[in-house]
Parts: sequence; structure tokens; C-alpha cells
Amino acid sequence: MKTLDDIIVSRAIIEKFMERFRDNLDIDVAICGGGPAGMLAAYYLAEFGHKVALFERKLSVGGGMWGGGMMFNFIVVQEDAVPILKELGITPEPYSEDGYFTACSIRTMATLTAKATEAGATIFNAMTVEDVVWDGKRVGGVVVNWSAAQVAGLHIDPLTIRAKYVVDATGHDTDVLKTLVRKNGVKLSTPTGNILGEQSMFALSGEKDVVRNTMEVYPGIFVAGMAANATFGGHRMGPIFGGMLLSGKKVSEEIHNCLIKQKSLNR
Ligand code: 48H
Repeated sequence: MKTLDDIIVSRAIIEKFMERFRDNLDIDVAICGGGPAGMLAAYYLAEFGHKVALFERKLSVGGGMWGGGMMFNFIVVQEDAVPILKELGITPEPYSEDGYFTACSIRTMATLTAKATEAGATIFNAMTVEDVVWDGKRVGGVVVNWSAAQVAGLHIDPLTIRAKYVVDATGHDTDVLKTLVRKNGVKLSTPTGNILGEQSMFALSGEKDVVRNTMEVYPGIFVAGMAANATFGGHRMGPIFGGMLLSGKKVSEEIHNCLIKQKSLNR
């Protein structure tokens, strides 16, 4: 290269980003949060051929996976979730105790990120989902803004993404569902109609709960990962990640079935 024009560099970045953003204004699935559950949902939904975008408020996706357990950067997975990791190209190592496997948290998340984007999922990082689109009956998209604008406390209006389905995979906070309930007083499909809040550590129960609690909790919005347990009052489980992976897979399958049904009705 003989010359290097700074303006061409800027133009290339601006054009590519705008193209991508414009292309994702009307999508099949908007995933809120790029932890393991959200990333796995993005991977499978893209593999199914749906148009999926994931919005992550931090600069990097990965959520709580990078830190393993107390920053010891390994995760433990149980036997049920091993096939998922193998499908991604990660072979977890059997631990000396039967049924327990370990994997490097950095390699797992980096691989998952590569696989999800290769499959066709689009990731928007440094963007916060600050609200949902709601017509009084159903959630129909997300309202996004730059996380930096929120951190700076700037009064900047957001932009809107239309989506056939929304997944709250925001982890312990259940951030998006909380906003839906707080602003609109809607009744969820929980025993009280409200967000129940997670219970204390009990890994065995928490891991079962997280898969069972992964579902459409109000028309148009699903919960997955730790957000599912926080919604339905399931237990936390510490740094065992099989449940998060299985939850991400389950939500993708449920939404895939809904989208297939919708598409055949529209034919
Ligand atoms: C955009 C947002 C917003 C928002 C938050 O916490 P996560 O890793 O979530 P999961 O459910 O995939 O995995 C949970 C796991 O990491 C964990 O915490 C476990 C197993 N805990 C057990 C225990 O006992 O403690 O990721 C959620 C992601 C994060 O990256 C957030 O930054 C992001 O969601 N996020 N993104 N808009 N409003 N709120």
C-alpha cells in the first residue's frame, strides 16, 4: 500500500456499521444480553436460518462466563451439556469425579462468539436495551441506546428495532422484563404474575430450574439463562454453566417453532 488515507478508514467503518445497523431494524429475534445463554440462543437461531441480532450493553460479550468461578477462569459443565460444547468444537475435560467436566472459560466464550457470528447472528456491543416496544398486548421489539450515553447520563432519545420475538437473557438483573413490568403493569405467566426473584445457592435445583423456567413469559418475550430463574424464583447455581447452555438451546428451539408456525400461517 503506497498511501494510507485516514478519511477512507473512517468512511469504511461508518459505511459498514450503518449498513449493518440499517439491515437489522426489522428482525426475527432480538436477544438482550450476550452472556452464555444469549450467545447460544443467537448461535442456534442463526443456524436455523432466522434473522437474529444480539444487543450487549458492555464492550465485550460473554457476561459472567469470562470470570469462571471467582475469576479462576475455568467453568464446570455437567454431562448433559457436553454435546453442546462438542458441537461448538470444544472438548471439555472429564474431571476426576464422575459426570463433571471442565473447560477454559476464555476459550469457550471466544469459540461461542466466533460460531454465533459465523452462523450469521449479528452482535451489537456497547448498546443497552433500555425498553421494549409494547402495543398493549404483545412485545414487538426493543428500544436501544448507546451504553455510553446512559453512563454519562445524557438525555438522548433511543432508536427502535422491530422483532417478532425478544429474549431477555440479561442474567441476574432481568433488566428488560423488569422494565416491561414496571412501566406497563403487565401480568407475566409466573404464579404471581410478577418477577419472583432468584433464590440462594442450590446448584442441583438451580440447574434443573433454569431449563424448566426458559419460556415465553408474556406474549412476544422469552426469558433464558439466569434471567429465567430470576423471573420464576429458581435457585442460583454458581459457576456451573451447563444449564445456561441448555437454556440457550431450549429458547432457540421454542422460538424456532413459533417462527415456523407464523411463517406457515402467513403463506
Ligand atoms: C443489553 C444487557 C442489559 C441490557 C444486562 O449474566 P450473564 O452471563 O447471563 P446468562 O444468564 O447468560 O449467564 C449467567 C451466568 O453468567 C451467571 O451469572 C451464573 C451462572 N451465575 C450463577 C450464580 O450463582 O451467580 O450475561 C448477561 C449479559 C451481560 O453481558 C450484561 O452486560 C448484559 O446481559 N445486559 N445487555 N441491554 N439492558 N442488561
